[in-house]
Amino acid sequence: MKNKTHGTVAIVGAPNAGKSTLTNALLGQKLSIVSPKVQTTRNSIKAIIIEKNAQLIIIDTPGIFIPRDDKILERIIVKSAWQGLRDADHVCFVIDATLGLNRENLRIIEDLKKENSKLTIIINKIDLVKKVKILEIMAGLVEMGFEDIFPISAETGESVEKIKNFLCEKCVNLGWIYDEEQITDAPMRFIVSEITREKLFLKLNQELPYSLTVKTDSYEVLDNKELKIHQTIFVTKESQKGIILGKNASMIKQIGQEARTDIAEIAGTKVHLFLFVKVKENWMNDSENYEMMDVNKIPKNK
Ligand SMILES: Nc1nc2c(ncn2[C@@H]2O[C@H](COP(=O)(O)OP(=O)(O)OP(=O)(O)O)[C@@H](O)[C@H]2O)c(=O)[nH]1
Ligand SMILES: [Mg+2]
Repeated sequence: MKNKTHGTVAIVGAPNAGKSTLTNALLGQKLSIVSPKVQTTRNSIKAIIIEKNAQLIIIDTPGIFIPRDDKILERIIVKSAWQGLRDADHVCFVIDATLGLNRENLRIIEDLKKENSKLTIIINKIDLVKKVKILEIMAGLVEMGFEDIFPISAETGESVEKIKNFLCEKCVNLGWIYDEEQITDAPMRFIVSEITREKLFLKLNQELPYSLTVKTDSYEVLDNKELKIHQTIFVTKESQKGIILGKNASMIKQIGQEARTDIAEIAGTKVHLFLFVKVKENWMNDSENYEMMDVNKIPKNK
């Protein structure tokens, strides 16, 4: 029997590259939220995976982009991404194959090289492009000196096992640092807020998903083991509240139902979910909403 080992791997890349989808695929279950919109992930989240003797700690990070100076939320999102990769033993950079080595990806590669000498490159969404396009991206990467390049589809699962085995080989620190059954270190209160936020991202259009946040006010395990959860959705304007409630509260009901189903699946028990919508014009500037980060220490560019 080989010794138990562990290692931390950050999954980084441009917004929408499929980092959270890949994290869930590696874990083999839904943990991190996913949507077709950019900037879905706002905080890094850890997925803990056990593969034979290795404990692989995957950090799913928010997408890296250039935040606008006056947008505190954008600065926080990008800061969380950079922090995620600094905390890791190894970094995987995810490229959306439909975009390839565009300007944004080249810029991120340059920035990553300054932080990290050895990157593993993952070309994702290969189910959406022709083989020749994949070969072209690979050739460009080889020319830039990269050796470990994995074309995959996080959606269909193609080659996900291959990358998992490769990353397990990178787990060289002795021992395990989490319990065997633990899949994340994030508190359930955070995970259930994220699930509701995902449903809002999937249902709402344009800027609205970026104007809201979800806070779990109470998370209670009842005597019969069922969960009773109260959450507040904060928006910045009265008109947004109306959209989220919908006609005869139809929208919020749907969002609540979908979130409840997902929470029940993760928690393995029946869930009673109560959603409220509140207007709080400046929630984005309220440090209380960024439980995991120190807002005052956010530099302007990273
Ligand atoms: N066809 C296809 N779609 C994918 C694949 N991987 C991810 N997607 C889709 O791409 C979109 C973005 O996926 P996410 O996992 O949320 O991307 P992300 O990189 O975490 O995005 P941010 O958190 O916003 O930075 C979603 O609609 C996914 O379903 C893939 O391999 N193939
Ligand atoms: Mg994400």
